[in-house]
Amino acid sequence: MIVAIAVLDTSNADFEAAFQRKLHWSAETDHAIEERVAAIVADVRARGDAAVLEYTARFDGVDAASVAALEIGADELRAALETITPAQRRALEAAAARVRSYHQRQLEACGRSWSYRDEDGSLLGQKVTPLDRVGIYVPGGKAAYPSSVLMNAVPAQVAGVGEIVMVVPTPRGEKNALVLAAASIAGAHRVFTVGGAQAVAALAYGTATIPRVDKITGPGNAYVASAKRRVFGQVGIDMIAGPSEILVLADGSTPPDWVAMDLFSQAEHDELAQSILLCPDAAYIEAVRAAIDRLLPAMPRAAVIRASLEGRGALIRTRSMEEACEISNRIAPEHLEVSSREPGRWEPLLRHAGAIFLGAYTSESLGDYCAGPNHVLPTSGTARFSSPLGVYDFQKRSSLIEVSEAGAQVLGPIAAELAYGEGLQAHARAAEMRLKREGEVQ
Ligand code: HSO
Ligand code: ZN
Repeated sequence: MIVAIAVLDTSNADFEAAFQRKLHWSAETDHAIEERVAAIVADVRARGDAAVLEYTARFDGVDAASVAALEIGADELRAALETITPAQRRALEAAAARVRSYHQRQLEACGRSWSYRDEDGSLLGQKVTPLDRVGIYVPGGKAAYPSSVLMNAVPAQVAGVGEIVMVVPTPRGEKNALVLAAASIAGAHRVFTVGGAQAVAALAYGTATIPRVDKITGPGNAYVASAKRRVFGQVGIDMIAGPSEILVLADGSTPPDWVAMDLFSQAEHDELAQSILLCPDAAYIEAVRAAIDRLLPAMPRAAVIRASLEGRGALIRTRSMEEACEISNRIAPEHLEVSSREPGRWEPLLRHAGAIFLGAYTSESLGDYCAGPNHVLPTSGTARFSSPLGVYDFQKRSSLIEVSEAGAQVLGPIAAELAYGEGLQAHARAAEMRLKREGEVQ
């Protein structure tokens, strides 16, 4: 059972064309989905709870008497902790503690208000305020990830968000105990078993029962992504995530089986996930290819992994590690493993990646669950301009300005000059009235 993963070589004349084909992925907007979502969002906005109830019955097969009946109370959330195994509970708690302590440091490092006084005694600064209320979307269908509950709710909680409202679909009413337990551990305040575009619309506009939030975060299917795009502006959103990606940059010193399994670990998420190996050593690439063939048959999700590797995967031989770093920067992957004896040598050359995993022992899966940093990361090359989900996504900033009397004398003439230049008399006069000489003549 040979896996037909592409093997490319940067010294081949046709490399660039083959590489571009691999990279090309666009979240093609499916107009049928866009239209259906537009109708659902408008309907929930207009009819509130009644519309939410109807769509939940239609799409999830859950007939409830009211949206209130779809809320999971604090007692039921706590009870979920008792229904999972003690080992599962310990693992969730250990992961939550590490994710919390990482994000606590993030808060200290870049989430605090700051200000200074200039030479005229004026105060200038920035005031950081947590969001009042956020909505966390948790998928409940094909992929229900308790780890994603932690990765969304914990930074919100660390930021000091007033109220965390979680929504999660429960197709046919089947609740996922691990997801509920994670919500309890992570400190979600309210949980509604509602999903899809109807949940996003309810959070964005509010209904009689589901409170309106200020920002919606969390992954979801094409309907959820489309609904998030549609309500953006009414509320904030985190990002629109594409399929997962892993790029392994290897110098040939890591056991090939480890690298093969790391490539599988992203491929098993989705047929459209992308796993790429970059390495200057042809013999090592062959060893990883052989490991893929040998290890795949035993994987329960072999079909998904194969489809992903054959469709979007690639093993790329480069001329050097330096060239591998350049190609990695062009891809700007979500996850980048530097599987090398000298990760510190290559890290300074790496500019674009959602998360960088250094050294042979740092498998991406440790980061997915419990190392501490967030696993909600920019995909599809968006690491060129965006960052992991973090405490800062649950805060906002206000500028602070307190001009002293002396400061007003210095700033007034500058402002007035520019205001006259813009033809804005009132602006100019507001600045001039505060000038001492002008104040005296009045
Ligand atoms: N690698 C995924 C996150 C995840 N993995 C959840 C396992 N569970 C996207 O970054
Ligand atoms: Zn993963």
